Amino acid sequence: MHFLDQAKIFLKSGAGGPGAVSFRREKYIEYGGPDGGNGGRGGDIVFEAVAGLNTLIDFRYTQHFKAQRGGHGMGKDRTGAGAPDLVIEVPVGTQILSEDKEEILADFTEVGQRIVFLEGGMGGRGNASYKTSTNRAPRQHQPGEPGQEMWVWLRLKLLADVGLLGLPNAGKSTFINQVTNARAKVGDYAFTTLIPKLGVVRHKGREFVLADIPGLIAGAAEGAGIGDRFLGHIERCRVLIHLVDIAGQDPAGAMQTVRAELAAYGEGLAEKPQLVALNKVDLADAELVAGFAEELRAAGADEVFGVSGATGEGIEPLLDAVLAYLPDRTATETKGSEVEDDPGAEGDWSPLG
Ligand SMILES: Nc1nc2c(ncn2[C@@H]2O[C@H](COP(=O)(O)OP(=O)(O)OP(=O)(O)O)[C@@H](O)[C@H]2O)c(=O)[nH]1
Ligand SMILES: [Mg+2]
Repeated sequence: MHFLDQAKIFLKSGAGGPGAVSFRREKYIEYGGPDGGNGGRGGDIVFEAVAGLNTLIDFRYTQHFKAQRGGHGMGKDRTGAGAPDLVIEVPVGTQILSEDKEEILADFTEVGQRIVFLEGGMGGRGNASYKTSTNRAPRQHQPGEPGQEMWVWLRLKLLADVGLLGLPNAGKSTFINQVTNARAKVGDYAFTTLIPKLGVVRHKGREFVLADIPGLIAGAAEGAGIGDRFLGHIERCRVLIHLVDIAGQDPAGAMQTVRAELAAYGEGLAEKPQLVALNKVDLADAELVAGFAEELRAAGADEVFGVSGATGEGIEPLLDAVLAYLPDRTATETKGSEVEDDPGAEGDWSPLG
């Protein structure tokens, strides 16, 4: 299963400016000669991979990128101004594919990687450059070279920075719906969520990808419930949010059940930083919350956050704590650059499960 984010965009580099036809005309100077300058260069289309971007969502709103054309050449041998490059910022992990998606044209794997994708056209020659001993008053000049244009696909393979854990019904999907643009299905029965879902959290000027996964039950590692294969989706997370239902039977026991399944799964999941959140605090009074939090700490939780995915209560301090585990500006790490079959409809940008 892959989470893909994709966008189709149009690119056009700037045309070169035309060369000028001009003759020097000054008082007392006869036969001044040609002085038409060359046109300026058109702007390049440049891509740069930057930190701090996690999605291609911005390309849903801006789909056309055209660099400016070069300036006209002018008299007095003045060359036209070169147009600035148009720099398009993309998240690390983005690939540029041909319009038919058959070919990978560029692959951005690290922050700062920069490529000139379409060069701007050269400026045309002005008439001054045609002057020869036999042709002292040339009128030849060139138009600027045209820019290059093409449609391409941008494709980004998303990886979650943060994973949500918990028993079925702990409120994971409600939580991701509260803090991201995801619309995960919520239900008061176990295993409402069958496939992982991603959402992007924007908190205090930062951005990260959160994954909602199916609930874990005792024996998941041996296949109970729907098993634990989906844990692969959170293997590369930097931190996990473990939601414990305050209205559940035995919150501390629930936490230990989930932790035991992580340990059974292996792959370092049990050793990942884990923020324990006592969820659905809207259903309990402060005293009850404090009592359960104490139990969770006694059972091994470092710090316990009281939250409600339904009302949003207590979520801010939890997200603050998450940020502390993320690199200064989170960039989606992407490894591997194979092209997968397109699982979604054309133009569908949303993370697909
Ligand atoms: N009162 C209250 N109810 C909540 C809260 N969060 C979730 N619920 C309810 O708890 C039930 C389960 O919520 P889900 O978000 O589907 O839980 P889940 O952890 O995603 O469950 P699975 O996908 O089955 O693993 C639903 O009936 C929710 O309405 C909360 O903060 N407060
Ligand atoms: Mg769910």
